Amino acid sequence: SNEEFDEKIQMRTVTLSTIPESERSSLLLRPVLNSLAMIDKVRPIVERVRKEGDAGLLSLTYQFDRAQLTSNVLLPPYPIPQISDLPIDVRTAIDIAYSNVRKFHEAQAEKGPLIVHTMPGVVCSRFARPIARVGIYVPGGTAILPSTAIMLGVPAQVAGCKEIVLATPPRPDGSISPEVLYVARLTGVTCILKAGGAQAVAAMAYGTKEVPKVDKIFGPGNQWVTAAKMLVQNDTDALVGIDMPAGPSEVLVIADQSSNPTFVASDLLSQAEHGVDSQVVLVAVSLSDDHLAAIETAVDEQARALPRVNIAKEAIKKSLIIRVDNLEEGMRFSNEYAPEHLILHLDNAKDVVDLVDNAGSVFVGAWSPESCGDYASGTNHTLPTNGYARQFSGVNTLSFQKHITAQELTSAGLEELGPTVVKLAEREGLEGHANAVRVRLAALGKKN
Ligand code: HSO
Ligand code: ZN
Repeated sequence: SNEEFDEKIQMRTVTLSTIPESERSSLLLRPVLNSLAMIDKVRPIVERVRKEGDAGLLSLTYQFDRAQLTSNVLLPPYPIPQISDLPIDVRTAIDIAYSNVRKFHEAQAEKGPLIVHTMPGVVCSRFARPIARVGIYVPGGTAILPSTAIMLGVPAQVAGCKEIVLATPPRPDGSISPEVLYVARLTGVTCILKAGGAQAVAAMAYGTKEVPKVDKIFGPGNQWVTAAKMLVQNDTDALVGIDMPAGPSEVLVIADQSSNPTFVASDLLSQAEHGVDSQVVLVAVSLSDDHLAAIETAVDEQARALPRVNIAKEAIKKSLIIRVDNLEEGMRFSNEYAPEHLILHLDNAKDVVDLVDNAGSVFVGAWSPESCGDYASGTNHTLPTNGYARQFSGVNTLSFQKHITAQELTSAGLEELGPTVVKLAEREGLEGHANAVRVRLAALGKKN
């Protein structure tokens, strides 16, 4: 159907061993825009919502989403979508996804406090508490993503957050997609904010008369959303946290001669169709020329059959095939790249998981497409991109909680530990600290 592309839809191929060490780092780069420049662009929008509150938010929603609203906020009970808008089979699919994601995220919740006796009479503990008010951003844009509502709503619900604000851009008629409404009901969302972009982030960060202020903002989004999250995070007036710096979605597939070219191509394309800036990398582990050609042909053929071929094509054109001589070399590259998604199309995929040092989420073997993790297996799809998998975890139940530590000493414990504390306080020249121990030791009849 898309015969208009006479040019083959293909990735650029490089052989890793021929690339000088000094140029290798360029292979790790993603097509991201400079975040500081973006922050300057969103600043006026954020400021406007902060100063004008709901009125500013309403006019920005008209400007960016063409929706003429009388209020940006929708409170429960949310309207139950008509069967014609949300058929039973779609509900069932959402229910199964919800149940699996819930099972996996419930298992992540800590069962009770961590309690450690560090010395006789000295007990230290640590326990988790929910972050009271959270904001979850569900993108609109080229695809509506109710799956993101599941991936953020479920851990918020499981973690016990009291206020869950779900922000999503309204459609031009002012409505919210029935899928997102349905997920909002399932996950106990307490307020839907019909707004998108930097304006939605600003409203949640500072609060308005109508929009509750939140303590932490989660979720993927375009570069405007990401820049706004980074901006408000640094404002002590907002006192708000964010999940992670998010960038365009990406996948790295490692394939050897045992791989199925059709499967490999389908995984590359499921990522490429997300956006023109999606990053798709294939690491080909000592593949024969024929095998690689079969993958490339499958990419071209499958891409042409996709409704989003224009998006996939742009992403594929900017993407890379890295030929390596052995698995070690391939894993070294993958760990340096630190992909959001890592798919192992390898003979011994299960054993290779041990060699993964950096990745957001791993898909093991031929029967584990990324799509399953994107929607319904149970793992979260909000994952670190742009190489941030080196130091960030994907969103999980603990992302919606924080830890508090506590300690309790008995008098015997203080007798034991006190002299150590006094000694260290004296060395720091903090006599007040030393004194807080000394007065107690004195009360116990000890001198120090
Ligand atoms: N692959 C995306 C998540 C997603 N896929 C949502 C489909 N819908 C980023 O992890
Ligand atoms: Zn996806």
